[in-house]
Amino acid sequence: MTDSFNYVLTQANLATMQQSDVPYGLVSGGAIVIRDGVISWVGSADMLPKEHADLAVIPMNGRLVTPGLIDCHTHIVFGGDRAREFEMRLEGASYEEVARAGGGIVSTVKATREADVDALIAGALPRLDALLAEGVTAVEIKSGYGLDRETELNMLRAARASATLRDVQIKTSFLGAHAVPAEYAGRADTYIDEVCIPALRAAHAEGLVDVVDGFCEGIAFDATQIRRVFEAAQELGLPVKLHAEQLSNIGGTKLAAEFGALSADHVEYANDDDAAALAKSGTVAVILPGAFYTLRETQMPPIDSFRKHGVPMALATDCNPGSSPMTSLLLAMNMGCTLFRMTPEEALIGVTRNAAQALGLANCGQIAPGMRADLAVWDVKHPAELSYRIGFNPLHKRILGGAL
Ligand code: DI6
Ligand code: FE
Repeated sequence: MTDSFNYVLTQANLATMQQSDVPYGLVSGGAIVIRDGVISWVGSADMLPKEHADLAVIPMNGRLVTPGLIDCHTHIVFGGDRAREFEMRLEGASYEEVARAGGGIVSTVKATREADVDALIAGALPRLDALLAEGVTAVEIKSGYGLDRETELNMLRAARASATLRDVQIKTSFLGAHAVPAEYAGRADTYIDEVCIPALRAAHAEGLVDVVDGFCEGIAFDATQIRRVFEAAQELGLPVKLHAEQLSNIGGTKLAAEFGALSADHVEYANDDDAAALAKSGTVAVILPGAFYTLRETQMPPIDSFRKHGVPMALATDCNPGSSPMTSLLLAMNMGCTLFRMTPEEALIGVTRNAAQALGLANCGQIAPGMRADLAVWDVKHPAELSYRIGFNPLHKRILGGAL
């Protein structure tokens, strides 16, 4: 009988995504030894050490094997939908106008508060399944549509529950500072003190929080307010990340860098100084082309500055009901290339190695000894095909923790 956690994959083209001079860390005619769900050897099949000869061999017939994809920025847990708002925007209203008219994030808050945990899970699973169907093995999920203590916790409970209902790693982000709820209109500081920080402490006490996030923007919170949330995170020993410079530049990226954030996300309006600050703090820039596309933004993220300063770039769906109703990470890769002129190699690094860094996942995102055997097997010849095709899913198989 084949032990599903101890075997050798052979006849594979490997995009190992290890840092090297070889694009994609490619190994053709490669083999991967998996023991107890962990990668124990990787290389050209000709070089396979004899000590692994006893293992079952599973031929990949020349398919491409990559690390399992990682979607490091999603809001897949929420209630309701925003199709009507989509219509309003098509009639000419801007995203900010819709938000200021009580639509936008605040309307999803209403629907999310009306849902219980089971309803939130039931709504999220089809979105999660769509991601997994494209080879995703780890997903970040944010709160941020509750904006009251109980609903923020319920969103995170739903996110944690999803990890028990599907074969996937889930990382949660507390996003209590996503928007000011109607009952605190004009009192953002009071909301931070009375709701956001106490809810964060309660969620942390229940083991629901991996990372603390915020939305630093004119329609949400300024850098001084986010700083207070980050200080509370620091007190709890939690890492931070930030929605920064999506619609304007108000200093979020520099704040994220100052706190050694795992990532600064969106960053369309970040400038060269911001890029330098991210490089210095080792913070990943998470590029979210789905929101740029949906909002028909024209300000492009400073990709060249990120390259010049050596800022690691990740790509994610930002799946959410308003600005990015997108459940395809492959499409995000295509958009990253077509809209922002990222290379297909940058796109694949952005959903593997750099996405793992953005989530603080030290043992994922590369095919290398010691890494979890989270893999995606594709019916393609070259990794550039993953970014090149639009609306086509060439996934053959997904492997999580070595489980076939
Ligand atoms: N930026 C975004 O693009 C999403 N949240 C955020 O902080 C939008 C969320 C929404 O419109 O529901
Ligand atoms: Fe977002």
